[in-house]
Amino acid sequence: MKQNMFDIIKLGGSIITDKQEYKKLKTEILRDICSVIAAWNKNVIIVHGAGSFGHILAKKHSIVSGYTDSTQLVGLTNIRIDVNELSQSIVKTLKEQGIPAIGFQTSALFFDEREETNPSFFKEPLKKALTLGLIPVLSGDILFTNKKDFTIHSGDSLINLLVQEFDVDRVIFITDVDGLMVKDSKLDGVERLSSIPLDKLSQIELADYSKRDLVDVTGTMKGKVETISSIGQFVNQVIIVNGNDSERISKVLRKEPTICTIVEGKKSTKR
Ligand code: IP8
Repeated sequence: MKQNMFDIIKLGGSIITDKQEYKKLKTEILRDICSVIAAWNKNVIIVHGAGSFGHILAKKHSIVSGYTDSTQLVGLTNIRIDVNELSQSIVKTLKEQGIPAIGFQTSALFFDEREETNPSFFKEPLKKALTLGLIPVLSGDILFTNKKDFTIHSGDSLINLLVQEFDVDRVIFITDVDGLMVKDSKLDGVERLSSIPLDKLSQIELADYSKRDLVDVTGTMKGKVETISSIGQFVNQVIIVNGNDSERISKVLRKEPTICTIVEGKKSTKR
């Protein structure tokens, strides 16, 4: 069984959970998304965000700053339990739709030794699962590190590492927004970018996302655009699509035109 180029799908925390309410899964939306992925029936890696299963407690226990005192440890273990619970719900929903999904614990595959370069990555289990035709499911997670002892790696930064190790065609971010919204100076409003080359991404003026960025310990929309800039170096396309409309996801997966934002990556120009 040979593993060809494949896509990575990110299930954003805000589309699969209600970010304001502790451990609130959006069951129906998750089921709709999984059924569209099942109908598409292609090899893929699925990465999901933590949403309200991770960010609320991560903020409370200042996990992102690393180890400061022992009271954080109970927070850390609770977050691991909660994010595992979310992962298992996703794996089960995928399986109910006929997808041979298999969960991997991100923090068991990565160790952040120096915190200035990429963490070391034990990739063989993932590679083997892919060659067998399994669909790996990973999440943003708390990684152990040498300097800070632990830190949070978001699903987005995990994808940034995966695209450097695997031959990835597209990264598809399933979010709760229609795409990248930018300020429209002429109309004094906002508009969606339908497509943009990677090297123009640093020039965009993002719309105001400050309200939605509040509950997220791993970053803002601005940070997401920076991560996309890096991911785009290694893939053909990075796509942002709204997961509230499963028709749009279906079209994106089938490479048909729909409402979304497509960032044309660097891999496409190297063909
Ligand atoms: O939701 C964060 O991952 P993200 C992971 O992809 C934790 O940013 C544990 C909060």
